[in-house]
Amino acid sequence: MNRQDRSASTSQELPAVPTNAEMHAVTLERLRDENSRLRAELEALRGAKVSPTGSPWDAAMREGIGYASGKSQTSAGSAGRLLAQLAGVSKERMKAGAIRNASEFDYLPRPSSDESQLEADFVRWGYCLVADAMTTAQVEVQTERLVAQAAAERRIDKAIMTNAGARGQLVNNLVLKGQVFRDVVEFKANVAQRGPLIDRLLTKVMGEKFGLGCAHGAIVHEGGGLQELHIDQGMMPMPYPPFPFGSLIIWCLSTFDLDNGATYIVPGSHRSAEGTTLFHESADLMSMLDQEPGLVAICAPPGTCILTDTRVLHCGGRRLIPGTRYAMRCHYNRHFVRALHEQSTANVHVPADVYEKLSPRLKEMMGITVNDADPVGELN
Ligand SMILES: O=C(O)CCC(=O)C(=O)O
Ligand SMILES: [Fe+2]
Repeated sequence: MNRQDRSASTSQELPAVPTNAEMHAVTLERLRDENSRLRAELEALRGAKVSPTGSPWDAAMREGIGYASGKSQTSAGSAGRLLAQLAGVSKERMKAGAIRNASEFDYLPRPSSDESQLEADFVRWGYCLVADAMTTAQVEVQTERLVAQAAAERRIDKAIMTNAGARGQLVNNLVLKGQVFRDVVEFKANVAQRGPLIDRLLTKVMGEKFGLGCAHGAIVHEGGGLQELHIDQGMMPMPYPPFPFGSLIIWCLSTFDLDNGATYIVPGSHRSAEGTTLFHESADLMSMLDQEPGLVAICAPPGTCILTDTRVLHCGGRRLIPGTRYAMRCHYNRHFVRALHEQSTANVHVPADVYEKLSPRLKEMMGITVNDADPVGELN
């Protein structure tokens, strides 16, 4: 009995309706099938419940709170254990002459002022180079002030000399040491013409209201500057999410390259094309170094600003020729991350006369929007 149902949106033939006896047989068959499927399922569940090993939840609950990094029962794994595989490697490769200038690879980032190119470089290689971020005159202002500050600290015996034989000097806490430095930290165009562009890029990397991790001057003489390979979010418990926690930026006040002393970097070591962080428990960091381009020295003229993803493998490189290389390094973090090492002390020792000079944004970046000797709020 085939009829056409005109009200249906498809005007196909309706299916044939079976007789009563046929219908019973089909229904019975279907119910038997369902019954035996449900019995099997029930059996499986009963089995799981009485299994001597218990469910994964039982095991996790018995273990209690603790993430067992191998060093500590009470903290999750940090990057340190993984980075240990790279101890001494930057020195070995440098001594063996195995580090090449990044400029030898035409696909690696070059200084650029094209914002979309910079963004693409940052995504692909974990760093980008902002060309002429400071004009020559702006570089001079910073260098002069940094040299004077460094000399003053040596004079009063407060200098932080780095590398054996005083082949480097670190000038910490620049935010407390001069308006020209504070303006750089805040990306102001009067001290760094492409500061606002850098601010925009960093906001994309870390989100709004990102904070200041630290800001210091790095002075490197012949034979100084070398560090162990590391990532700049090593203090963060692993596993890492598919985004960086921060960004270290380096204002080049001198030429950066293999001879002059430059940041050594493993381009592309920060993430996969799909977005996952490559730095994880089973990562073979050594093989990243052995693939092209491997470990290279960033090349940039004075005035360039290097922006890095905190997940990319890198380190300070040794200056191989006479003379001195100047740079300012500023580390920024997502807003919920605390300041790093020297910055955290800078934050709790801001003299009242300096505090007055800090802009609202800088106070927010440093996490010190309140710095009052008098009690505040409820405590008043
Ligand atoms: O100075 C450099 O080239 C790199 C410095 C660095 O990696 C750091 O301070 O975390
Ligand atoms: Fe670093």
